[in-house]
Amino acid sequence: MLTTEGVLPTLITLSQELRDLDIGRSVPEVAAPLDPLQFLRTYVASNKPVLIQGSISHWPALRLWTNAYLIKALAEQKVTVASTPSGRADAICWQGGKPVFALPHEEQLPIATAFGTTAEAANIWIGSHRSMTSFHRDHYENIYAVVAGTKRFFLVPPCDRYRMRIMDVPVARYTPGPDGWELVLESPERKVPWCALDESLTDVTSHQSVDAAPLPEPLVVDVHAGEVLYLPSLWYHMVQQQDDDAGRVIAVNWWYDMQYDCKYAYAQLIDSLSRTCIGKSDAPVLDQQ
Ligand SMILES: O=C(O)CCC(=O)C(=O)O
Repeated sequence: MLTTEGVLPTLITLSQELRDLDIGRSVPEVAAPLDPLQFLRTYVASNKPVLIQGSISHWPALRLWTNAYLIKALAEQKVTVASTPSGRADAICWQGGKPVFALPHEEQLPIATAFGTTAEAANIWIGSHRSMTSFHRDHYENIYAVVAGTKRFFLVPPCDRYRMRIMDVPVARYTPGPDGWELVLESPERKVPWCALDESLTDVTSHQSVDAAPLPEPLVVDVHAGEVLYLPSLWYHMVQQQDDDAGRVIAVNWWYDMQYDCKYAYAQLIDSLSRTCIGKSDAPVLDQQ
């Protein structure tokens, strides 16, 4: 019989078996053109990431999007620019000795664009090595194309929910104040569930490392300019960036709503099992910095 104490070892075994039998330990690479049916069957339906080479080499953006070109082409457009003092937006930060979910300060500035598309959303990401994206997951199938610089994705499959230190944290927003940036709590208080793991797989609220054996390593994949990553729905991901020669990283991606099929139902089961076995280690450690 499976007891509450037995749930965690069972989930760890599941992570390891899925890597051995199905996911592997690195992201496979394939060359374009990719047959749509094969892509759907091999990667989307089986919820596996893949790095696609050569599918956007014809994009004029790869050679046209210099700083001078973008400034000229987008001069009349307005874009939401997100700023934080640490380059960490939508991440757990500290405010008044407590962990909060920090939103960036947002301003409408005239340098941007948006694409018409049938996808749920199309995004352009313009940044530099100073910004990073903390671990989270989305209910989207993500087609992610890098135009300049390199993006390093740390990928953790949905079966590893038990190790992600998800906690409910109050939302705060970075706001410029007289003494620099301040994190101002939303009023009335609103909480969001978010991963407390940083890039070294340390829980930022308790300073505990969760990367100890027997937990499997995240899959790490570098997506260079001209490459496309298929990032499956529900996979946890953290993203770091390396600049191109002009000090920029530019990417374009499309989010497609996922199918709420058996994969979603199994992920919900894993979430529930993870919550039963994590107990205290998943709760924020308050009043600590
Ligand atoms: O490019 C990034 O830094 C974040 C991308 C991301 O998290 C996403 O597309 O879901």
